[in-house]
Amino acid sequence: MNIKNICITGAAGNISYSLIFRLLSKLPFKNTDKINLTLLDISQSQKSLIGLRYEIEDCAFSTLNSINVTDNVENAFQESDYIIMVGAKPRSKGMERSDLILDNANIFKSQALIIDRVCSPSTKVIVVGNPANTNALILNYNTPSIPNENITSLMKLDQNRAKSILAEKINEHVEDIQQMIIWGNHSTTQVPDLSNCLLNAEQINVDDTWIQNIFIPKVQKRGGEIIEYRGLSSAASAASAIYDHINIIDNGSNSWESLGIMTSGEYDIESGLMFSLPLNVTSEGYQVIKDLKIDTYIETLIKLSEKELLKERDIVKSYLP
Ligand code: NAX
Repeated sequence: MNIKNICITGAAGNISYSLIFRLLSKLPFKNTDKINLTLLDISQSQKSLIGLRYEIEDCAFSTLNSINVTDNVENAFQESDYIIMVGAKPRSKGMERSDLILDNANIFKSQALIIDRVCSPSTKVIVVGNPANTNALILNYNTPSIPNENITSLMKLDQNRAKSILAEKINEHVEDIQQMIIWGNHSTTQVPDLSNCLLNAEQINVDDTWIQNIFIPKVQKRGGEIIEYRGLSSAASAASAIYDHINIIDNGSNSWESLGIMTSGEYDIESGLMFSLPLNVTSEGYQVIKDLKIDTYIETLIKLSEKELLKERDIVKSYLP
């Protein structure tokens, strides 16, 4: 029997409440019969985690081998095959974005040092907690024993949103749309780019006015729109995107994917940023899709997202050895 060890941080939060049940209903990991699930959250959330554990047990999932709830980071991370880092401090009223970035930098640096100490180099880490790309950058710099390729940040929610908005516009099915790209940061500067999109292998043509005035801003601001209507940030759709992200890196994908990865000069983007790029992903790893033609409008937007990430990197520079 094949069993994987999966740790989820921020397990008492909203996204995890959807994610855990989705994962256990149908495991996205290849050749895996069951998982040992470790749920990590801060001390104040332990009571709620026990309630969550009872609910999970009450589902009698055949995919669950064992479950452990804890606030001990070291025990949680040890022997993990995957660590899904959802746990992060939310922005409180009146808080500056730079303070939010620094609070989370503290969390991610301390957890990175533990990952580096107790995890094997094959551990895969997916960063969800915001600012996801900069948290992933801190993690990457502080885990020299884990290969860069094993640390990715979640951009799949943005890609799913972009596909879905395009599918509605052209009145087609999402699964028939291929090669949607998201460039940059998981923020309102992200760049959804449909210039290479195919519908059943044929180029899609939509007018530039719709792309520039409706499509791009709608995808960029979708997270805020959800908060406005629900009064809460995206949770089930984020969980679904995490599921897709795991599926892609564990099994590979037939389509182009966009994940936040460490840059090394591709498309003239500064090296050493966690940036969403178009990728071919197999179960062995990923490769950046090269030599795509980028029009000047998209290129200008990519530069803005790069600028934002450079600014975030500057704010956390004391956390990057
Ligand atoms: P919640 O506030 O419901 O849950 C966060 C959980 O993290 C809480 O239970 C909290 O106690 C825990 N936590 C805080 N510090 C911790 C630490 N040091 N160790 C372990 N756990 C810790 O937020 P939720 O709605 O679940 O969102 C989680 C994160 O995902 C947020 O940062 C959110 O902004 C981010 N998102 C990222 C997305 C992406 O595409 N990358 C999309 C969805 C979401 O906005």
